[in-house]
Amino acid sequence: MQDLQDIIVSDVQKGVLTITLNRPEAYNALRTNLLQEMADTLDAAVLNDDVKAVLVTGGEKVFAAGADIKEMASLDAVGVMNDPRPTYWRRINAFPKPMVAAVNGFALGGGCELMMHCDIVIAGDNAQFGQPEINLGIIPGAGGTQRLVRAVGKSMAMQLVLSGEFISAEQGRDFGLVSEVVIPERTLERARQLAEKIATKPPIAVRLAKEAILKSYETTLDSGLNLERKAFTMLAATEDRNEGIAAFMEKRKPNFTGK
Ligand code: CO8
Repeated sequence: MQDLQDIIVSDVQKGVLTITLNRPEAYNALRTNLLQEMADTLDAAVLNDDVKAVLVTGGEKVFAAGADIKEMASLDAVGVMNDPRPTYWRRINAFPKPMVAAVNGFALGGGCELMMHCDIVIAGDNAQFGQPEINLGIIPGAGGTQRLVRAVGKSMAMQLVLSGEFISAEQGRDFGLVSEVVIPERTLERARQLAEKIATKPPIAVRLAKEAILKSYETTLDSGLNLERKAFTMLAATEDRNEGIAAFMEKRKPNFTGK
């Protein structure tokens, strides 16, 4: 356990590092310090071979209500231009290992955007998603206009961003923003179960699969398929691929080493 101000970082358990957003007094609003602590934690996790997957949660009641509006209020245009937060978002975005989000309650604005930085989202049936920036005279600033349209399509992205309305967990699942909805008491447990399962898989294959899937957002089908083929070929050179196939043939559990 590390001593941080805005997030709680667990010891690695079963290959999973858990990050809990910890500003209950402000609905886990993502102030600059919180984003910096997250970016630093993820940077360290890239280099830690024990970390196979990361679980991100806001706790039982709320995921995050967005950027810290009180902090944002003091920034003029020059302040926004020199804002270090985009750098932290870029570092979070570049994290190459799988990230699973466990989302209960509000995931709004930057909170919804943080959720969309995660690779898999498990939501409690009390979750609500929204991009209410329009009510503040601004627009999403951490990828919402781009990632949302890729996740839920144009009409729903427009609806959320232009009206500021929230949608429910079930709607989020129907539109592909989350993959499973469970009762709120089970959100963390189910997300952890998934993260732990992924942590048992061959790490290089997991990493390349994540990279290939994310690439599909921003490339043509042809170059995406090309990347997939190269990654597939590269995996033939790994010990874990030989181990996986040998274990199947010998009807035993594979023992992956990350080599
Ligand atoms: N920032 C700061 N404080 C917040 C935030 C926030 N986003 N959300 C809630 N709080 C605080 C409230 O001020 C209040 O504090 P206090 O008790 O000291 O007054 C406390 O949390 C509880 O809030 P409420 O009393 O409002 O609780 P309700 O249950 O009535 O409502 C809501 C909960 C619906 C979550 C409501 O608080 C709300 O609408 N919050 C704001 C949501 C929002 O507009 N989010 C978007 C923010 S802008 C953004 O995210 C842009 C991201 C751009 C990133 C760019 C990076 C470069």
